Amino acid sequence: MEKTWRWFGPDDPITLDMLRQIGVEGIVTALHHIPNGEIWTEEEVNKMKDFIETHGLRWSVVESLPVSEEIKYAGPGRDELIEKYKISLANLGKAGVRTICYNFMPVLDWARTDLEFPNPDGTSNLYFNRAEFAYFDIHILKREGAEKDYDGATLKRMNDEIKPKMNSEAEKRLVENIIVKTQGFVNGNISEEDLDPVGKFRELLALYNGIDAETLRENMAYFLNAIMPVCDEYDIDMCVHPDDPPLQILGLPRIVTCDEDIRKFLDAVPNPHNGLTFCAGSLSAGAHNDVVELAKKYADRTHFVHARICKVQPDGDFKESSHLDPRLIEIVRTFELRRPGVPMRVDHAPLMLGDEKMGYNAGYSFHGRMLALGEIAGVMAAVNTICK
Ligand code: DNO
Repeated sequence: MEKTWRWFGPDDPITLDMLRQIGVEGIVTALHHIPNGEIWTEEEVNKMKDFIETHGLRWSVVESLPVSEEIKYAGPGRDELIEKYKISLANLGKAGVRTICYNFMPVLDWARTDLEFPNPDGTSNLYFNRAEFAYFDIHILKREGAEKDYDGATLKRMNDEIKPKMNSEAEKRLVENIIVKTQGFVNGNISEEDLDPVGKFRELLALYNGIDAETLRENMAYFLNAIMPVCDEYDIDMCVHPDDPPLQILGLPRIVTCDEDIRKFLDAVPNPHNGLTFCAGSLSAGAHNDVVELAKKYADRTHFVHARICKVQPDGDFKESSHLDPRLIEIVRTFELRRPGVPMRVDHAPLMLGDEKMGYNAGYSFHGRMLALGEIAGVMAAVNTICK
């Protein structure tokens, strides 16, 4: 696999020169300064590409060319937005940037309740506490009918363990973790400047009233069918990111959560350019998924790999596991043997050795990711020496 790294552009405190020193071969980035839904012009695309290349690297993957909410819920502006998306894709294709990661998750890109959950060794990790999430949903968001979406044990834990600890400070932190800090840098729906993030979030959720999984699936197929001719012309691989976590949350439809979902969207648009970002971390956050089996099953339709993995606890909480988790070793082996050049990046590595003071985007530490990349690179080298 090609060793890539998610880099957030020239303002990222982690520079391209630093990345070359740690064995990174390709860059995963986006034109973060262009608002969601606007065209990525040839000029802007080439500027980024040249910047990366003058540092001896290549722009391997776009993560993400965001799909506007209006395309997802099929609002009146969707065709116009799809036309703009096609122009951006063509401009990327002309520049030779041909792997595009996106997601089709309504409103919320990914969700964690704790961004600095302490580990016994002094590092910290991202964490999803199901009972805290229920508290956010029921008591902060006050979503109608939310209670019925949680099992009795989770509700009991919420009442017994979470409620007594809550105060306005703790509630504020939960809001920041779930809908501000994890979202601001990835989908632009909500940013740190928003004064009423919960109010804005409620408005966004309301856009999906009456939209079930089948409708969302139709909207995804509509979008993919519309852009496939551009992908064919420029040999562009689209790779959808699985839903993170791969569960129904906040009453929203979620359609890339399991084997059956993946099969459905691949079959709906059977063009090989319609593929998957195999995010082992997102898929493994659902106890229903056998992530090693999924890797074997969908390796041929995978155009991009996210190497990280989660451990689900019996109560449904989950936490990022080590990059040397045996399941991840098996997944790396699968892709290294079957998809040798496919771009791969690590993420959601621990905060360690001063990372916590640097203000990095949640999940994107420097030392933690460097260690994780070193571990994955070691596994790749072993596979190449022993298994080939
Ligand atoms: C989280 C990321 C996601 C991913 C998008 C792709 O850390 O893996 O935010 O970039 O879902 O569109």
